[in-house]
Amino acid sequence: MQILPIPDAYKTPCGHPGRLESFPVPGFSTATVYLPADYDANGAYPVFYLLHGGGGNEHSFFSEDGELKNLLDHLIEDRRMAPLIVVAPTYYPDGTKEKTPGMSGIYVRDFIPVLMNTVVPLTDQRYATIPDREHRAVGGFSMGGVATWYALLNGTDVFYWFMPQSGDCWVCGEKGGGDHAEETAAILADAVRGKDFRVHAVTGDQDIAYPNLNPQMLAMEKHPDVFGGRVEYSVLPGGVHDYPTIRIYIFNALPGLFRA
Ligand code: FER
Repeated sequence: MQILPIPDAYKTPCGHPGRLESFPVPGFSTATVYLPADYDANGAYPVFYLLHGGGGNEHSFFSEDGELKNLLDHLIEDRRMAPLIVVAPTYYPDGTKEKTPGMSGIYVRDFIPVLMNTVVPLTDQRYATIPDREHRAVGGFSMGGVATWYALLNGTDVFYWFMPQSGDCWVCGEKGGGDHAEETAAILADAVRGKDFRVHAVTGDQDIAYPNLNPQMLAMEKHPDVFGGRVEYSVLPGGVHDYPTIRIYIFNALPGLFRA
């Protein structure tokens, strides 16, 4: 996929905006929810579960940079993308003090069962979702990307679409996609062999996670029986490790989700 810049108009408020709200997740603060313009409680919407970077929280994607909501509003208004719900929970348990990468790696791993068994059912109860895996995507930035790979390992019954953004798979340890690329790819392949799913991994060649994610993606190409036609990998020349850059990936890749 060619990664195009976000039009300037998409960085400003939309005339026909959606809205943000939240709901409690027991033990994990609240999840931030984006509802599209004209959200209809009797409608049927796909859901994108979006996980913040290390040290962040459920507000990171929507408030620290502010512009994600404008971007979603414009994509939907211009019909580049069908209306969808975005749910942004946090993987840090209430009261978490230590948000180092090492601890975060454990938190994101342990959060995936909470996401699948608590956050997804709460979302399906509260909102007019299409409650099947073909209409659920999970993605995240940095540690949220690490989380997304854990979701792929364990969650293909719940999710079909996976969008790891500038984060590698840590099943072989911290930054294991770089240090243990072949082993990581083999574990992922064994976990999802015979299953149907789609991965769109994105990063930039100046991103601090690139040296960890890129070897993993190259190693995954050696398992075409499992990943062929199911995994797409896009690299933005000059792309760095921050939320504004991640918004570019969301602009480009999110409209391709929920399409056969
Ligand atoms: C990576 C995956 C995640 C990486 C960094 C992170 C440097 C996250 C770090 C953090 O949240 O502090 O491959 O490479």
